[in-house]
Amino acid sequence: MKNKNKEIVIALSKGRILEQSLPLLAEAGIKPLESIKESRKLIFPTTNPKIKLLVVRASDAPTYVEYGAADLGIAGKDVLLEAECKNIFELVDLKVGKCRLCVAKRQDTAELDKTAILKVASKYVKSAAQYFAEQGRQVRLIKLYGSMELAPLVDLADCIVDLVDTGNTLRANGLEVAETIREISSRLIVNRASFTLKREELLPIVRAIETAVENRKN
Ligand code: PRT
Ligand code: MG
Repeated sequence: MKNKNKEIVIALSKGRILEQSLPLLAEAGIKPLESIKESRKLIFPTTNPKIKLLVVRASDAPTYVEYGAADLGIAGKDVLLEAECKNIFELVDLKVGKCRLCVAKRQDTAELDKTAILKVASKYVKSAAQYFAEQGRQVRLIKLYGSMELAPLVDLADCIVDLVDTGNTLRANGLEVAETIREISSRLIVNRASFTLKREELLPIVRAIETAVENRKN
């Protein structure tokens, strides 16, 4: 007999993506029963008794979905590109958490020499490697986990690959965008097996979220 009461777990990226995705989920009829921002809990029941929310680190969101600990997830495209997941489908571009993945350099140095072997510092080593390889440019990649803006200032690197929104962070550190690699936004992702086994339960949720995104365009 078919189980009509399958629970659906959604992994949400905390931080700026959470702030922008909660209103979207609310428009889709999914509201946590208590304020996520004011709580230290990590699991939240919602107004829909079948739906539970997990609040995880932005870079961990794909992992919960990849292993099926969450059926659905919301993650930045930047994180998805680095994660190399095999069991995830990307379903909807949520058009939140928007920014650009860029190459940035010091304002007080010449244009980047496209024939030189550049030292590139980044948290996004996969995306960076792919970008420079596609252009036939040789680089030395230096993996950092944060505050990448510092690297060109202390000659750790010639440039960095990082996310840019307003450009204020770069400016505050005497840096500027040299090249734009791609646009980034948050995506609704699903676990491959869940999408088959819980299709009936998931489709209305996915459609409601999709509709919430579309309604925003107007
Ligand atoms: O917890 P963990 O360290 O894994 O993640 P985090 O603390 O970096 O999380 P958080 O809250 O920053 O969210 C990260 C996710 O938000 C990313 O994976 C992106 O998908 C999305 N996002 C959207 C951004 C930005 N915009 C953004 N501007 N993530 C980071 N930034 C940073 C950027 O790295 C730089 O330091 O903001 C700074 C640039 O912003 P501007 O406005 O000064 O240009
Ligand atoms: Mg952080």
